[in-house]
Amino acid sequence: MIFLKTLFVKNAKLSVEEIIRKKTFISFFFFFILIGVGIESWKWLWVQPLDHGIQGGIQQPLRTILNANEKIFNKTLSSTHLAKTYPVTEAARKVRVNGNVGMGNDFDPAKWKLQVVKTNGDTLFFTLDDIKKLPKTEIIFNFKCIEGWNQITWWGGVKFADFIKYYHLENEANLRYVGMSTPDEEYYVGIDMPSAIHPQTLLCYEMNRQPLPMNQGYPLRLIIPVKYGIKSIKRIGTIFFSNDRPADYWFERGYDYYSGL
Ligand SMILES: Nc1nc2c(c(=O)[nH]1)N[C@H]1C(S)=C(S)[C@@H](COP(=O)(O)O)O[C@H]1N2
Ligand SMILES: [Mo]
Repeated sequence: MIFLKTLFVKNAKLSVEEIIRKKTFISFFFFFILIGVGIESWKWLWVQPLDHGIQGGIQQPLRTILNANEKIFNKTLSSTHLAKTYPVTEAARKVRVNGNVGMGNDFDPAKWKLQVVKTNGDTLFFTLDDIKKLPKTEIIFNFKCIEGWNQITWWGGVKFADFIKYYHLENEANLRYVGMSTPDEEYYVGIDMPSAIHPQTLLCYEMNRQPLPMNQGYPLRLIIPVKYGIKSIKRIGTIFFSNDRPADYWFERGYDYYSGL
């Protein structure tokens, strides 16, 4: 008690030991208050409503911050610049496989057709040959996964923009987004149209000049170098167009909707 009284006495009137004790006390006092504020803030954040009804959504305040980031970066990055490309000699021979959502074994590639839903509700069906007969484009770029790894890889396919032009989907491409999902609809992405029709965005059917391996998305996957890997959906089943943001698997689990680079 005698010690606590010194808290209210001017330093000039105290001994050196008393001043040190006083300062130590004050430091610890604020230290514990700050820890308390930190813990309480976390607790508060934790009980905030999630931004999606699903397990794994993120708290609304965090989503608000992410949305603000998107507003800044979506406008400045991704849809206009070209991703850096590399010589063939730098392309990985052993390409990493990552992510198998929507890649179940119950898939029959022989029965596969790409479904494209038009804005008037009609559905078009494309075989792999329908796609392969368009001009082939290749790209060797640094594929970046949001988990922190990256790899220079070599892909071949048809520019999404060429596909749009050749099959007269211009009306569809006037909408703001394209949605793509696996045949079982387990994995799905939404892409802003400027990034979808970007000259490096491919409906991809080859890797290292070979048909796409099954676990890399055979028969058809997206390769979109201006985005993180989460957007390069493997095993595309359906494509549709919309002015509203299509559902996106990793967005629903807390990642940035645009995920631009
Ligand atoms: N259908 C499907 N596509 C997917 C995924 C997935 O889980 N399922 N994972 C994504 C992620 S996170 C990455 S990094 C890339 C990995 O592509 P790769 O397996 O060819 O390396 O695929 C993307 N496309
Ligand atoms: Mo990824």
